[in-house]
Amino acid sequence: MRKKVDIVLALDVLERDKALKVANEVKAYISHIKVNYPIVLSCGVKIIGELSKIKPVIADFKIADIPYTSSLIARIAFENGAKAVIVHGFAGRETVEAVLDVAREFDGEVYVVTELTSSEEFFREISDKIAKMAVELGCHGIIAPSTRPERVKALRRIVGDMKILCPGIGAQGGSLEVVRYATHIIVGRAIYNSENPKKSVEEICKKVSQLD
Ligand code: NUP
Repeated sequence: MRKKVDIVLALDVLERDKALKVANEVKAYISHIKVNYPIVLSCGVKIIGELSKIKPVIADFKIADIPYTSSLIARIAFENGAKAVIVHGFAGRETVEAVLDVAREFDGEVYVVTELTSSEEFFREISDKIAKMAVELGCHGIIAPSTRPERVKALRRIVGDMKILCPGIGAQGGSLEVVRYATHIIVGRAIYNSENPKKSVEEICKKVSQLD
């Protein structure tokens, strides 16, 4: 059983001021800030650099394009200060390799989505294969669903010591039990939509410590 899990703040807010305010309020409790399309499309890519001054940033662009285009997306993320990018495993080995090549230039990390928290319909048949590919290629972590803890347990057996980042805690009803298999939990709305983000993240930390 894991003794410690890190919390990644998923900052899917649209206003720069709110983003910086929430991130500063909870920075003592989180290991990373995760940005996604909503904040980058509304605030601009420079928000990655601004947030990086608070905590290392994971760019969750779920890159899923041809290798060349994927490498351009990854390069923009790293050039703007991201420490890690998230790529969709279903895009295939060539795409993941192209993103890894860029990440190496920046000493950055690559996390591979195995299956989405919201649906296992199409992922059921491929997520184990994606996890094996992530190991073979030397990726740094996988994204696995806290909404299906039994899948996180199974994926942990495939990926060995690799990082596992689990979204879905809070608003999506995922289970905190995944801290037994995960290195990181990713939490968004349960923190940034709270009237008291600091208190909400403290409560999550408390619940996690009670599980150990
Ligand atoms: O399978 C995934 N599920 C998921 O929610 C993969 C993800 N990357 N995410 C992201 O995690 C999602 O895009 C959002 O940025 C965050 C979860 O936010 P919330 O549901 O805690 O608000």
